[in-house]
Amino acid sequence: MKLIGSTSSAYVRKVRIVLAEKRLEYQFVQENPWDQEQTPGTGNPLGKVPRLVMDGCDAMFDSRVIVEYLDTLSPVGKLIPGTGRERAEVKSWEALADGLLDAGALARLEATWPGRSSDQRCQAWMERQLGKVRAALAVMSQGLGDKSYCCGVHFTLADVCVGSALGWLDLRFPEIAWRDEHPNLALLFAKLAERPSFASTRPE
Ligand code: GSF
Repeated sequence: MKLIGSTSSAYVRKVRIVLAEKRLEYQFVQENPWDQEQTPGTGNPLGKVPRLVMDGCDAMFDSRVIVEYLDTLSPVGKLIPGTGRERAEVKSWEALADGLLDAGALARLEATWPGRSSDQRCQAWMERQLGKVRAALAVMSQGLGDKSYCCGVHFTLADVCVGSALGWLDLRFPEIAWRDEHPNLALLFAKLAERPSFASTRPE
């Protein structure tokens, strides 16, 4: 298996953490999706990473599809419950963490995408997206409460997604003081950072 992606992408990191937790072998092929030299959409018409490439198959995307597939490959470290409310709960955390990233990425692109001149950048749009980031953090903190992990006593995909999203905020929006506002998220993040799967995939 080959995973195509960049070390700074939190969606890619989510997949790398799952691969490490499941002890699955793979080759990591680095690609910057913003690099104009790359053929847009090779293996993904949307031109995004991550993509998972396997012999004889079309590339698989996006991160949610990939991690769900990977979790079926081995019983080691099951990360997504098979059915019912427990499954919906884990997938809801994933939607929340990915939604935080989607909003954060839109805010960042508005501020930095080189295709826009400074007078084309819209402060109100950035604020709108950053409001979603702050709201998602508040709901994460409330959902976590004083539990050990997002869904209770067991480490699941929910923790992978939340940890990956918080790590990306540190990289791209260090001015967002989420640790001060949500100390329970800070505790969870510190605990997750000790796992080899997180330590070996810190964003660059
Ligand atoms: C999001 C992937 C994504 O936006 C997923 O895989 O879960 N829902 C998808 N990837 C970004 C890289 S990053 O911001 O993490 C990407 O490839 N963007 C390139 C583009 O042209 O939008």
